[in-house]
Amino acid sequence: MAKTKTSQPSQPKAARQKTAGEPPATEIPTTLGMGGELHQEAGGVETTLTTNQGVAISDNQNSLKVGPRGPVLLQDFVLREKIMHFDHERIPERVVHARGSAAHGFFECLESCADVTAADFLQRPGERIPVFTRFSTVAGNKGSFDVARDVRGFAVKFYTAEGNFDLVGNNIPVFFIQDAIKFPDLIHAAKQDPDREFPQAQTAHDTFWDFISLTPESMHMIMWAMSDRAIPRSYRMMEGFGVHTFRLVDAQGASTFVKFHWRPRLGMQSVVWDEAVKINGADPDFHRRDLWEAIEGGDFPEWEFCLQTFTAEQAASFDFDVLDPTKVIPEEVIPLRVVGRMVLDRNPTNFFAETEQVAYCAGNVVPGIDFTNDPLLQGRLFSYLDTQLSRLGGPNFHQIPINQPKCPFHNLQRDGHMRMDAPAGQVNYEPSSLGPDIKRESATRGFRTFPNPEAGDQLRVRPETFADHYTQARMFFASQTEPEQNHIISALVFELSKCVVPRVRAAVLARLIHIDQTLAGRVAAGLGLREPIVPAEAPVPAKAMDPSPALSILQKAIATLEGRKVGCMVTDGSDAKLVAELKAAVLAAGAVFQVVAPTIGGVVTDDGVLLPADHKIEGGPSVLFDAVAVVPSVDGGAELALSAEAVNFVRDAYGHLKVIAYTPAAAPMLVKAGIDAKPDNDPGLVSFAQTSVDDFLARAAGGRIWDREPWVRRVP
Ligand code: HDE
Repeated sequence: MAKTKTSQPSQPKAARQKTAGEPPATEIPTTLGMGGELHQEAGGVETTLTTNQGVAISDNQNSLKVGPRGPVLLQDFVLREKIMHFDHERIPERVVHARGSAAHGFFECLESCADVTAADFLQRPGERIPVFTRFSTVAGNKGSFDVARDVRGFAVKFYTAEGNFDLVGNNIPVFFIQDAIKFPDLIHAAKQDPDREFPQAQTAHDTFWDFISLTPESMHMIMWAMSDRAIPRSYRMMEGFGVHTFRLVDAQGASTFVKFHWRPRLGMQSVVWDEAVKINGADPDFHRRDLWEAIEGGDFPEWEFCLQTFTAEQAASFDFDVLDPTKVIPEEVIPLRVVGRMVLDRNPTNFFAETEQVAYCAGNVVPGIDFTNDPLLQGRLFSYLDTQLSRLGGPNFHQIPINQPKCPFHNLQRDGHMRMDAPAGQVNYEPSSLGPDIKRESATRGFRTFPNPEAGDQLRVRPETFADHYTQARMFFASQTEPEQNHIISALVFELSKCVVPRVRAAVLARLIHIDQTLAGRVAAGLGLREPIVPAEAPVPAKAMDPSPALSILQKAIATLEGRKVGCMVTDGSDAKLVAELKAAVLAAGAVFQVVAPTIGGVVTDDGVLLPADHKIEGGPSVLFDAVAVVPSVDGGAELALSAEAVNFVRDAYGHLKVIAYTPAAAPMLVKAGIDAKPDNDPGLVSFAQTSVDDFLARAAGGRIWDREPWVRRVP
């Protein structure tokens, strides 16, 4: 039969001809056999498409039919295999922490910890091991937006020479619940309602707050979750915590308690809520893109790894139980010891293979690190292994490359779905006399559980020592600066205003009043509640505790522009010298400089040169930047004043308390945005007519202009 034509009219030959330098043809060939040019060997590399069985494919554009317009044949194994595989491309997303992003890097030991642990990767200063680190939100589905108000997962897989250690932590050092048996309830309450499958990626709804109002142990965590810690500016600017108390065990078998901490080199930074809402529209992948671009640009995110160690005697002296995961040990009480650093320097090459298939297990520890009886941790030891069985389809997920230890591993487990290796020989058991090279246990190298003496009745009870739910919640609130306290109150008002059942609002206030009366009163005012708050029963009321300034983002903030982004709005005729000076200074400060212009084609500056744009104004709103400069020409400034997007650019930058630099030509836009009504001494409004580029950047490095906030945002 002659070569079959498709029903498409054939294109004129000229249209299919390639010009020099063009990439290979991407058009769909209209006849069988066309596209052969795609399959030629290039430099000895086989480029022919094949089926999964290795059979070369002659046509990847058309299915096998009876005649050009006839039925498709079932015998088309090329079609069936391709569609079958596609049909199964998705695996179940994580039941929590579904939305995430990860990167490769290394952990470097900075100080020997032999005094407290035998963990091999913490022995020799200067020694590096590979890590794979995944950040995530908790409540949203895989396709949800990044800057949700939520806890962030901070999971690190250390590929140590003695096996994988997974530190599966969060960016908040406490948790909502004290016992794993409540986790399914917490997550059901937080995720979408089961009947309507919304709301997505948020806790601002009745079921979550209903559960919280009935779970007083969550009060400390609620303070954190309503703080700006839950809307980070970047994964690179978050702290991380192992949350639970773990145990370190030294070579002699002596044990020390430990809390694990990560501290970001760039310092902590968060966005403000109105900004978060707008970022999610402007760039739902804000955190994902930020991590990816920083690594691609060679600006590698880095954290210090810190141990907070304490003895059993110290633990016994605290007013709280170190096994209770709703409590912190203030840094002011037990200081952090910096023992290592983590640098993320390589993006995954394939999101699915690595980020999606990575299987963190809280139970993956190495000799020198052990668990405690924290009942939340104990439940997690079961959960992670179990969830991977259904998520990754069977018991062999440890053979997926991203999950494999980088040290040798071998045992007598065999078979199961998708087993990848093919162990040789007759002997798959031990003891055995038939397989002389069979691996055996090692009393010296093997993991030994710390022999903690355990005894007692088998009970379903919550220990008395877990009963204080308010002291640390109060301490957290008291440790915050005024703007941070205002944000906690605004967040509570926002979330509870989204609850439509009045009982839920009242029940939460009945708890908040035990944390702080003013806090509860201000939230009630923000909700427009007219009835007095009726306190819930509180068997253990809040006790006095010193504030911990280390819990405040702002008191810990460092003045730097490193890793930040400066946006510069230009028009045709903008001052080329000024833009060049600005760009050089921003780059020298370790920040990213991006040009925002009326069209993506860029602008011609006053020296007649084309300045390429990174964003069209609508696509580059100021929420994407940490500080902005607006430097139009006189004509351009007049034009921009007629563009809502341009006016919103400065209005939002002002409302989000950012440092704004401008040339006099930007005045019409500023006036339209209402910025002329500024307080005279706002240090965040910088006119290039009066001050220098360096001065602008020095102010921008200081972060937001908190003194401006009362001018732009009412708080109850
Ligand atoms: Fe998790 N958690 N969790 N969690 N968790 C999961 O494991 C679970 C908890 C954390 O990037 C799941 O592979 C229980 C605390 C992170 O892949 C699941 C309890 C902390 C990640 C699970 C907790 C975490 C998870 C879902 C209460 C901070 C993402 C998919 C006892 C210390 C890891 C998966 C990644 C993921 C169970 C509480 C951190 C179902 C039962 C507390 C960072 O196994």
